[in-house]
Order: sequence, then C-alpha cells, then structure tokens
Amino acid sequence: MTAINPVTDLSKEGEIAVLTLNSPPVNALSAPVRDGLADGFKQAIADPGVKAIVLICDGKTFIAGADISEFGKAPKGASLFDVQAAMENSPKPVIAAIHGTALGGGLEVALCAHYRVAVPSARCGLPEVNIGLLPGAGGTQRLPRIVGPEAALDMVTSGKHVPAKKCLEVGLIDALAPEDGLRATAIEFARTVVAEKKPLKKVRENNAKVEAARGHPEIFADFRKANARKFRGFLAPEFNIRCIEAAVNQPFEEGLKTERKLFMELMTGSQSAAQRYVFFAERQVWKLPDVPDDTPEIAVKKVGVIGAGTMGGGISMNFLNAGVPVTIVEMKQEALDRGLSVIRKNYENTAKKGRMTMDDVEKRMALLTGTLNLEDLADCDMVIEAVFERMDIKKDVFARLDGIVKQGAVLASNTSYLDIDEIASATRRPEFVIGMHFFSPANVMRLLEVVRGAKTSKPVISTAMKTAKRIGKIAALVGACPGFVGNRMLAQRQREANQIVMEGAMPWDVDRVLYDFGFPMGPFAMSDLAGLDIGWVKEKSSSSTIREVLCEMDRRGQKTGAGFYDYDENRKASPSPITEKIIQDFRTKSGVNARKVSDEEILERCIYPMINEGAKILEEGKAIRASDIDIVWINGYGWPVYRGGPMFYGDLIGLDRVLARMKQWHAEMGEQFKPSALLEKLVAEGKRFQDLR
Ligand code: 3H9
Repeated sequence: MTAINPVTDLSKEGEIAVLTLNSPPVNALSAPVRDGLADGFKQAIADPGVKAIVLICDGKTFIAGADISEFGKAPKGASLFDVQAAMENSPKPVIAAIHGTALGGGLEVALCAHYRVAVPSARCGLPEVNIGLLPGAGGTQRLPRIVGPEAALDMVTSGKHVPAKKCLEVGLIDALAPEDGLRATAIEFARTVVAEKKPLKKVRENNAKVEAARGHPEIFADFRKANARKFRGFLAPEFNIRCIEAAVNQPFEEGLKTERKLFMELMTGSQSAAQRYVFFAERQVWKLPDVPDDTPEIAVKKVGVIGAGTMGGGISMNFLNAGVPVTIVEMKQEALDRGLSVIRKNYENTAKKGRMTMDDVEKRMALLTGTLNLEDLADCDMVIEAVFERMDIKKDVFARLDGIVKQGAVLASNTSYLDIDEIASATRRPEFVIGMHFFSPANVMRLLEVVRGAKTSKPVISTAMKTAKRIGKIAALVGACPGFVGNRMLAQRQREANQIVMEGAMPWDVDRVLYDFGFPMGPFAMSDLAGLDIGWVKEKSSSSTIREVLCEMDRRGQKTGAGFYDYDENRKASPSPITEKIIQDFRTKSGVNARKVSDEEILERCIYPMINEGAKILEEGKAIRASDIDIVWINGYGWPVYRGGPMFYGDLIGLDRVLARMKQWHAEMGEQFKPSALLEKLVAEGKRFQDLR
C-alpha cells in the first residue's frame, strides 16, 4: 500500500489498483482529497501493471460532496474537473465502490467512473438544492443521461437520497455488493470488466434519454407548475430545473457551461450563503459547551404524557413513531377517549395516504395506554406535562408528580412561556425538571425548545436533547425567560404588527409583506388559523383591542368562518370590510390620523425589533449562539430558510442599519425599541452575530 497523501492510499490487488480515500468525517472533496484523487489516478493510469482502478472510501461513507466549509474561500489544490476528466478519460476502467452516501460532488465523481458498485444500504443523491446550490460538477448533465429528465428533475430539486436498490433499477449503479464485501466485489467486478473487455462507459455519451425529451417543453412547464408552491421564494430549484433543461436542449459541453454559470450565480448569492449557514447551524445546535456529548444519559424506555389534547396527543405520537411506549393521562374519560381517537384517526389518515400500513397503525396504537390515573406514570422514565397553560395548575401537577414518579426520571413541562424554575420549585427534585416546548402540531413541527432551569442537571439536559434527536426533532437549548427564544421574539413582531395596523396599514397589508418576505403566512392570517380566542375569556372581554372586538362578534378565526379575514366555504381568505370598519373606529376613538405605511416600514418594524430582542437574548445568555436562535425561527415559526434566520438576516443587511433604526424608533416611539447593548457593541466593533463564538 502506498500513501499518496495523508488522506489517500493506493494499493494493488493483482492487476487492479485500489484507490482508497480516508478523510473523516464524510470524505468531503477538500483540497487534500482532490489532490489525492488527482495523483492517485495519475499513478494508477501510468502503472503498466494496472488494468483497472477501483475508487473506494474508508470510514462511514463514500464521498458526501464538496467540502462546504471551503466555499467562499480562495481555491486551493487540484481542480475537481481535472480529477473527473482523468477518471472519465482513463484508458483503464474505473469502478466506483459506494457505501454510506454518494452525495453531490461525491456522486458527480462516481458518475465519471465507467461503472458503479454499491452495497444495499448505500444511497445516492444530489442534495445541493438544500444548500441553495445546484450540482456544479456535471451532475445536472450526467444524471438525466442515466435516469432521464423527469427522474433527474425530481432528484435535483428534492435533494432526496435514493436507496441503492432503486439506483440499480434506474441504472445509476451497475451492481450490488454484499454489505460486508464491497471491496472484494468491486475488485471482482473490475476483473470481469477487464476479462470481458467491457466498454469504458462514459455517461456523457449516453444521449438517448435526453434526446427523447427534446421538443417536449411541457415536461418542464408541468414540473414548475406542480411545484410552484413548494419552490416559492427559492432560487435554487428553478436554477436546477434550467440545468436539466440545458441537458435536454444543449450538447453536453454547452450544458456544462450553463451549469457552471448558474452554479456560480447561486454560489455568490445570499440565498445559498444563508442555506449553507443553516446547514452548519443545524449541526452546531446539538453542541452544548458545558454539557459534553458523553454526559451520562437517562434511558428513556417509557414516557408519560399528561393531557390528551392537541398538544399532548401530538407529543405522544412522536414517541409512538419512535417505538417508545406512552402512557397518556387525562382527567375525564370523555377527553381521554377523544384524545386517543384523534391519535388513531391521524394515523389512519396517514395510512390512507399510503404513507404507512394499517399494521403500522396498530403497532403504534398498541404502544399507547390511556389512563385517568396519574399514579400510572410511576415507572415512566420521562413525563411530559401538556396541561392548561396556567402556573397554579402546572405547579399542582408537578407537586403530584413528585410524589408519584420514580426517582431519576425526567419531569418535563411543555410550557410555551411560563417560568420553568417556578414550576420546578413545586418539586423536591428541581434538578430533574426541564422544559420541552413542542410546537403545534407537535407530531409535525420539527422544533423543540429545551428549556434549562437554574437547577436542571446536565444528564437531564443531555437526555432531553438526545430524546429530541431520537424522535426526529431539532432541539435548541434555551434559558428560562418569558416566552423563551421563539415566543419572546414573536411578541416583538406581534406588537409591531398590531401597532402598524393602528397607524394606518390593514392586517392584509402586513400579512402580504411578510408572506412576500417568505413566511408561509403573516401574523394576522396566523392568528385566524390558530383561533383568535386563545386566552380570551368572554366574561372578561372589554372591547379594548381589535382582537377582543372580533371575538365578541364571534369572529374567532378560520374555525368560525371569520376573523381578521372573511373565509369562504373552502377556507379561502379575503379582506374583510367588517374588520376594516372596526379598525377605523379604533383609530378614530384613539385620535389616530391614519397614514400610509410603506411596505419597507412594515418589514423593518416587524423584523428589526425581533433582531434586537434576539441580541438581548444572547446578551442574557438565554441562547448559546445566534445560530441557535435562527434554528428556532426556521423550524418553529416558518422563517424562510433562504434568509438564514433573523440573526443571519441582521448580519446580512448590516447590524449598523438595524441599530440606526432601533435608535430612531427608541427616540420617536419609546422604550420598547431600546437597542440591545450587545447590538451596540457589535456595531461599534464592526462585527456580526456570526463573529460571536
Ligand atoms: C457539492 O457537492 C457541490 C458540488 O456539486 C459542486 C462542486 C464544484 N462539507 O451531518 P453529520 C460535516 S455541495 C463539509 O452530522 P450524518 C458536518 O458538518 C455538497 N463538512 O453526519 C459534521 O461536522 P461536525 C453536497 C461536511 O452521519 C460532520 O461532517 N453534499 C459535509 O448525520 C458529520 O455530518 C451535501 O450537501 C460537507 N459536504 O450525515 C451533503 N458534510 O461533526 C451534506 C458533512 O464538525 N452532508 N459535513 O459537526 C450530509 O447530508 C450529511 O452530513 C451526511 C452524513 C448524510 C453525509
């Protein structure tokens, strides 16, 4: 075995050269990997004793793509295109041996091999779209030449990882190898290619499928139309589509040029910068400076959930999906029955859509036990309380749990804004109490805010985070403060949205601006969806806010067919003259002269105070990193991922600009706009949130 460089080895098995990459964690195409490939192929091709070359990787995966952390930096080392050309034009057959994932640039390298062999557990994909890019090393031109333009469109715009078996069916790989015999099988495959003098297959020359699609622009028009909603606001899916179009309509070399041009456009744009940032943010969020990964974990084998309402039911489903038995507690039989039947119905609906079998439904339901008796939670390893959001009720529940649940179990509250320390004080074991704030619908939304109390122990924090991962969530560890990270910042936006309406805009103006920014819906449409009567009590209603008046008129949102908006029978919203009149009356009563509020002001007033609040959260140590705040907003509140989250967005537009506005509004309108000290400091130092480490 010869070491080509620290990450590449070249060895020989008779007449077959084996080029092995070993660059943890994922064999990404960093400069040393590209250098190793370039030199390795050169040597193997030059060696007269070599008849064929196998490219294989050590570690957990084949090449998982370009090295994303190199993007935006000055290029170093061998060019990927030269490596690919050396492979494709090699006079000796090149066989890629794939395990783990061949993704992005990794698959693009494999597509320059003449043959591909993979283990059944391997997956192939071009996921660049997820980081706001397109496959920029020939992937958009080679993939459709194998799988056809339709399948290629699906793969490049979804970024999905296609299992090896399916890859074999569509011709993306040529043979399957036993799970523990990839190297031997690939070598054997290479020997057969040599012995049988099989052709040096170049994907680029395989034109039949792209030619067949030529003159059928409807393939692309239909695809765009079918996915318009999903792709709204994103540049990368459209650019990926244009590349596949180029593969169909242009000769290979021209298509490559189109791909290159569009790739560079995306690479230098803000959307991809945001999405690359989010890629790393999603991985950072699990890393807790004072709770190392090897912190002992409490084994969670049985979970108790208190409350069988929408929230409790949704939370339970997460655990059932992960195969964890759940005992769900309600106060009344009727509520319990209702809760259990909603869970069953949800699963049955999923089964009806073909996304699970009836057998799966029954398996999950068999893990679920309903009870009216809190004592039944005694042997649970984790109990999550999801009862009514009132401190006295929560404290009562926790005091009772303290007397019932075995020692060493995690006692979690799903509160969305109450003080976790006060809740913990109702027990004699505050170190076991933690917040696990799920977002509604809890079986769908990815975010979990894990709220650390002053006394919460590290194993309990670690257990909550690892449990979140196990049930497929993304969790951000936050500190105890009213509303935690998400709702605390949301309150800023909501206050300004309401205020802007008082000043002259209509709810639909505010909603339109935020929708165009990329949110799935604006704050007023959101309120209508959630129900305007959340927290509203008829007896105490005093007609003092627009919302109260709407509730008093029984305009309680979508469920009553009217709220801020009017709704038709298909729940389609239209601006309501009634709401408009209520708002105008409010303005008159308050002596406000309505003015035209520009779209720019709406956006700034809604977003900048959130960024300022985020800075205060960081300043107070209630979030570990700015990027954790962004994770909360992207996964819990529909912040468009291509804008990277509020803190990234602040960095992008310039913190000096945000600060200037905050100062101006602070002077003009009051304390709610007081600039955060951290924001002032960063601006003074010419730094960004991303520079805080
Ligand atoms: C591309 O290829 C462009 C080309 O078309 C054009 C070229 C001209 N780079 O996710 P994990 C790190 S674009 C750098 O926790 P898993 C990751 O940050 C690329 N680093 O593991 C983490 O670091 P840390 C197209 C990378 O087992 C560690 O590896 N490819 C890269 O859950 C482990 O990652 C993609 O978009 C990378 N490409 O999942 C694939 N990938 O430990 C992106 C990972 O310090 N990667 N890291 O936090 C993935 O989807 C997953 O990482 C993978 C493994 C499925 C591979």
